[in-house]
Amino acid sequence: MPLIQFPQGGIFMQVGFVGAEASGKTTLFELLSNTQGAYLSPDKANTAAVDVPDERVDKLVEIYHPQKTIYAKITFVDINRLSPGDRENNNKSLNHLKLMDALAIVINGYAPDYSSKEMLKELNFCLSELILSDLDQVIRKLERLNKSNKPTSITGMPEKKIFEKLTATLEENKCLSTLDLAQEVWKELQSYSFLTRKPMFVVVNLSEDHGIAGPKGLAEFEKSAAEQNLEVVRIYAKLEKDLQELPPDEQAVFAEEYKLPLDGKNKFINEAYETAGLISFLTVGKDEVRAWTIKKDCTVREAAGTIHNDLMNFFVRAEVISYEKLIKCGSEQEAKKRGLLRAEKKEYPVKDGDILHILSSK
Ligand SMILES: Nc1nc2c(ncn2[C@@H]2O[C@H](COP(=O)(O)OP(=O)(O)OP(=O)(O)O)[C@@H](O)[C@H]2O)c(=O)[nH]1
Ligand SMILES: [Mg+2]
Repeated sequence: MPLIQFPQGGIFMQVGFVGAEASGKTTLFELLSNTQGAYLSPDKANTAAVDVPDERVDKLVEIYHPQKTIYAKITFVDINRLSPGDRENNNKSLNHLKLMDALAIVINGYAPDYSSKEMLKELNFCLSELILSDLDQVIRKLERLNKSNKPTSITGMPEKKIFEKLTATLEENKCLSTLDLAQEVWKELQSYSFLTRKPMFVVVNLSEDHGIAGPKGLAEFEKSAAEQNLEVVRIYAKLEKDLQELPPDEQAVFAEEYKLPLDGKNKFINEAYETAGLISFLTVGKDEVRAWTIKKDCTVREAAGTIHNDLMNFFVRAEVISYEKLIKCGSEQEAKKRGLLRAEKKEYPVKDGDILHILSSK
């Protein structure tokens, strides 16, 4: 996955928004980034990097009083709308999403006359556009392979065969994530950055006018999305964005009146991490309390590598305690006294919320 490496260590995830006209992409972008989105064209995208809110970091800051507090970062990319039949511009817009770690398909769930049928139509339209974008790329390559009389292979398999399989899948209107190829083959194809291989989820942009149940047919829509392995997050993007613009003391008062779950930002970020298979670990100290993003199943040595290459190359061991255990003890000294700081070797798979002290020989 193209997780971006910070020059000063650490990685951050990037999520791109896809959607039909006026589904609420820019409204969602403005809510999540707390910035103003620009008027877009296929050549232009809105991009913003923000801190990932993390109560664990806030609590650890109360314990350690560090000089610096660093949250994990997430980047949002809002592109121009996808329009039916406008393949050239749609492809241009979608090109901004090639390096994303996950895609959020934004569906209009606020229009008064929308029901499951219209929402499903929008979802299938977006999926088809992603499929067509990959198909354009695959067909161009297949044409080149057909013209060449020099047979090429990928991990021992004829390249032409592989591209015929990719084409057949996409022509059946299926995402490449449904195609079963060996991991080594996908690795060799990484430079194509296929959109339909990316982790995806759906955001339904709801209006407060429909109340907590949402528009007619929302449950049915969610069921259809689940059949395509897509999780659905319900967000009141416009209402939450409007509330965010109020003075802080008024926000809670007004939000209370709606009796709706207005936690769109947390829900979105949690789903993005979950869908992309990412977790966070934490480092603590008097100098800095920090949250770091890593892939699930990372070993502690690999996790050390996201902090600094030397910590990976000269890794000796890690002292590990879960966030919950540390909080229960109230302090690191107390956790040590109770023998709760474990020494782990390089293969230890890091868990979400682990607090790590890496020991290296350099
Ligand atoms: N009433 C209501 N209006 C909304 C809601 N979400 C978005 N809108 C309005 O719908 C219009 C389009 O919203 P945008 O966020 O610009 O949608 P978009 O998907 O970025 O649109 P394009 O980029 O033009 O395709 C704006 O006028 C929004 O204020 C909502 O939940 N309720
Ligand atoms: Mg927009």
